[in-house]
Amino acid sequence: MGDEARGLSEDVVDVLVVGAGFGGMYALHKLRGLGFSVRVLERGHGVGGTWYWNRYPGARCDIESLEYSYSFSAELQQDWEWTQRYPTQPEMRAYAEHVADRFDLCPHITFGVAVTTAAYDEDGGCWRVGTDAGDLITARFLVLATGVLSAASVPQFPGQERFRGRIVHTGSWPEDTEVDGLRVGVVGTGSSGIQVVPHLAERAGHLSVFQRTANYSISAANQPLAPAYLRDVKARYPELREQARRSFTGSTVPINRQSALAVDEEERNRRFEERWALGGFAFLGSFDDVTRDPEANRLAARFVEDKIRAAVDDPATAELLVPAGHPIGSRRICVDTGYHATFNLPHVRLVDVRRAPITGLTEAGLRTADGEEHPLHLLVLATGFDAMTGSFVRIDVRGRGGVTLREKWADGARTYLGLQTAGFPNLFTLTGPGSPAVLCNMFLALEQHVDWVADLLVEMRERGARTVEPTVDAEQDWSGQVARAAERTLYPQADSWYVGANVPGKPRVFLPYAGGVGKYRRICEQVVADGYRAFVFDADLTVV
Ligand code: N01
Repeated sequence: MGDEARGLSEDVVDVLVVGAGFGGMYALHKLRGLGFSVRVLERGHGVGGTWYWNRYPGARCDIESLEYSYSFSAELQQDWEWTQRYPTQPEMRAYAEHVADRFDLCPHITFGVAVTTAAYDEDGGCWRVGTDAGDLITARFLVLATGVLSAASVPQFPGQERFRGRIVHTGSWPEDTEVDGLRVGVVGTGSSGIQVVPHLAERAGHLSVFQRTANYSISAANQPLAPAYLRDVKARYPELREQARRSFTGSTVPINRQSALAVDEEERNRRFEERWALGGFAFLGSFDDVTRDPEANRLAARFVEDKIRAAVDDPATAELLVPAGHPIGSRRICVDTGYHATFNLPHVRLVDVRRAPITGLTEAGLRTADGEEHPLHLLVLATGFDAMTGSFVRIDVRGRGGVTLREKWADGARTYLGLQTAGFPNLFTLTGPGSPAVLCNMFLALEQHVDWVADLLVEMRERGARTVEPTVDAEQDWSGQVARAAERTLYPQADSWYVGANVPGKPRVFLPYAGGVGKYRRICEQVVADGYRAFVFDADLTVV
């Protein structure tokens, strides 16, 4: 991939796509294939989005490579050779670059340019988009493929400016980050922290892990992919992909339809062990009601808690690592390789910053409320993201009447199907709030959204329609459906990024649609079958 920022050869396009991650790349390929002029603007210097930026040691996908990949091209699917069950970040990035080359995407992507503003021109019926490089682009349609876990959440600690060490965030990891032999601290024990800690422990002289909330983590059971298994999957790919699209989670691993309460303890533990050995997210599907019934959930949680106690030598450290106060799965479950056992190493220390919170940074390290100073050369912030809305509202997006998306979503993001929001015609949010996105296999979610948007744009071309947006009523109704789907689970009980609890001041609204990807897909299909029910085209507009 060339690093040069390719100059904008045109400043008027049919579709402007923001972001060259896997959503933006597919949108570019698909829409160009349908005859639309498309330009992609990408702030990074290469394709891959999340997999371009998250270069921290140990970064690895927690969904299986054979499922977490494009399904739109049978040839690509057959040709690309995944090497491991869970792909590493370099492998994901190599895949992105292969796709970009194969489908000749780069000539249509401008790299190294961040979109800063996007204003809807009501008279012109188009979007006027500005960048940090001073470009101005006019587009009829604006597709925000900016990612739902891409706007970093970076705490500011008192005294930070005095700290003489280096501070890095896992979500934009500089490749020249030195670790070997240094005193390293990690703040955050979510998926990123849990992945990076064992790798930092291998290289650091001393590692302090500052934990505020312990999370449930399932062993990945990662392994190289056996050639016979690869052949079998490739032979059955169309059938497997369709099965995943129609499933609850976007995966072919089935949920056991029994209740955890309907079997005796021996059978229950046998099932849990079986799923534990399988590794990863499949554990939550041990029984049908693990994510819905408090008692079933408690039994699953207790099983995982015992695994943690068994992995950690020091009983006090083990108890600190045992999650408390939230149902298993209600915060996004983590998938790890050797995380808990890392705390058996003599140079690794778990610091409880729930008991003694971080009070700030000093010249030499990090200070906690019990007065202790933890000397550090490198502070790693594995502190997560302003999830599902951050990357959209960080752009100054202004719809009808100059209303910003941030203002519109001040009391909680409202969308219709996670795809569009009223008052912002011809604007699409790929895997936006209100879609299942983060609760499933992101590739399937992105492909479904891009295909859906592409069909809509073709429909508009055929109708001669100029603009499209949903009605306010449809949006309210969909927000209600999203809330009700969440209420049928235990998810809303936790303070998690699913509800925006990790970002100070963010309204508490459960953001993803928890009704299952199969059901969501059927709803989207039915909306189309009903003539794009509750979407308003052109002059019919009576909303906002
Ligand atoms: O972020 P997180 P993440 N002081 O929000 C802590 C995806 N992902 O980057 O919980 C002290 O989960 C915070 O503590 P608390 C995946 O969907 C996927 O790890 O607020 N601590 C928490 O422990 C994932 O869920 C992959 O008490 C502070 C941590 O930082 C999502 O991205 C890999 C703090 C943040 O955890 C986000 O994961 C990585 C403070 N001031 C990520 N501020 C894979 O595919 C924050 N924390 C494998």
